[in-house]
Order: sequence, then structure tokens, then C-alpha cells
Amino acid sequence: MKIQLLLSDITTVTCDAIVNAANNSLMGGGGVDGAIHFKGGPAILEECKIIVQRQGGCATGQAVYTGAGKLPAKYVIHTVGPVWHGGNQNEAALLQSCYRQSLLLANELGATTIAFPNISTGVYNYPKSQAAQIALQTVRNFEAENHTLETIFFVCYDVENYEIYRPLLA
Ligand code: AR6
Repeated sequence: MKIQLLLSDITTVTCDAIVNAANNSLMGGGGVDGAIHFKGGPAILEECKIIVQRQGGCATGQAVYTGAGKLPAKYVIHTVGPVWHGGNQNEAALLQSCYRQSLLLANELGATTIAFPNISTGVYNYPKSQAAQIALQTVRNFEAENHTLETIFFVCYDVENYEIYRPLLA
């Protein structure tokens, strides 16, 4: 399994599954969530509404999937990262769960390529360095398991995150 680092907009990445840093409502928002719904078109929100009718949204640390509309991907995996409250409210385990549940779902979908944004490091305020270490550790732990994934992209949108990931992947 290859791990690749990109400084890019995740909506431009061609792969089987791109991961969205969504919120519990699954009804869209700003940041990467806004970009995915805007570029992907209304079909993604329509599918999210069906999921909400079925299960009432998505819990923090969990993941659900939809099609990817007009994006150059097959699926969008929507996961909900934790809001940073200082670190004593289970944030690390919840963030780890976002990455793991997304990987498990990608495997169920038979995906060979998946692209992750830096979940929770925008408006949810998770410290970027700690978040990067959790992201990488969770992916590396998953590597040893039986799965369909061949390439994992970490897609950084801001240079600060990119410079945090670069030495960790060197
Ligand atoms: N491609 C890749 N990464 C991006 C993009 C993009 N187009 N745009 C922003 N980022 P955030 P969160 C990076 O705030 O902290 C939404 O309103 C950004 O630089 O998008 O998990 C949801 O609806 C940052 O590193 O997500 C939720 O309410 C990372 O994506 C809430 O924000 C995550 O920033 C979730 O907050």
C-alpha cells in the first residue's frame, strides 16, 4: 500500500473514494464539505437526505457513503470529526475512528484508492500536528489488515498541514 501526500484541492483528485469532513447533520457546510457539495452538485445532498431519513445523520467518529456526483471519484465517504475541546473529551479516539471507519467503508466498497482531507483541522480546531500523527498511525495500523486499498492520498489544502505531513512521510 502506498501513501502519497498532495498539496491540492480534494475535489480535483481522481480516485475511487474521497473523504468529506462533514458534520452530524450531513446537510453540508463550509470548508471541504462546502467544496465537495458545490463541485459535486446536488446529487450528493439528495443521497445524504436519504441517509438522514434512515438513520438521522452521522455520529461523530462514524462514516457513511454516497455517490460522488460530478466529482472525479466513485464515492464520497462522509465522516464527522470531533470538535477540539482541549483534548479531554475523547477527541483523539474519535479522530482515529474517523480514519478507521472510512478505511473500512472504502474496503467494503472495493476501493483501491482513497483521498483524505485533514479532518477536524479547520473550523473544528484540532491541533494540526496531533491530527496528522493520528491520521498516519491509523492508516499504518490498517495497512497490515486484509483490504482492497492500494493507494492512500493525504490531501493538504493549506501549506501548514502539508509541511507537517512532509517529514512524517519522508
Ligand atoms: N480540499 C482539501 N482540503 C480542504 C479543502 C479542499 N477543497 N477546503 C478546506 N480544506 P474543515 P473540519 C481543509 O473546516 O475542521 C464544515 O463546515 C482545511 O484546510 O473543512 O473537520 C463541516 O460542515 C482543513 O485542513 O473541516 C463541519 O461543520 C481541513 O480541510 C465542519 O466544517 C478541514 O477543515 C468540519 O470541520
